Amino acid sequence: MRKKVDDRVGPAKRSRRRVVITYGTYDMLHVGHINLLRRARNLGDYLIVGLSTDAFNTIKHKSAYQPYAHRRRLLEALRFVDKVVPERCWEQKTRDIKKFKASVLVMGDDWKGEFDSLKKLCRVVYLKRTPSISSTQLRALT
Ligand code: C2G
Repeated sequence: MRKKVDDRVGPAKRSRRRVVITYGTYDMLHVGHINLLRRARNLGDYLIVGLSTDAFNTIKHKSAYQPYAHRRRLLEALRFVDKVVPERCWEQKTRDIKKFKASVLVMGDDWKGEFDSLKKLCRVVYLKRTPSISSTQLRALT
């Protein structure tokens, strides 16, 4: 696994990048998240994570234990995450895929089928979810 990609590469190299994008709350980062992110990164050579903001979590009817700033710092510390952007609404995926020229959208298979409409823009891959671990379980231990 190569080191984190240097964002300052020139336009030629940037245009050859195979950008993978994924989205989530990533609360209390755990091995299920790591498995998903590592496999997603291996589908390309540049991984962008759309990280749900605290406000968007409210829309998702989901409350994170950790605030956005902490969840972001944890993701940015992972060498196979190249960029983190705020996820503010469901609809932004289309914009992001075009903006970042993503060739693959990856989500865990608990979302299977939910984003098939985006197959007109890029590959959509649903990866097997890691069993028996979730942020909800971890929160119950705090
Ligand atoms: N995941 C996994 N295995 C687990 C837990 C989570 O593979 N044991 C995956 C999920 O399928 C998702 C990603 O890790 O692809 C992030 O999970 P969450 O933080 O729970 O994200 P979610 O609330 O599903 O938000 O627009 C999409 C949403 O923002 C997804």
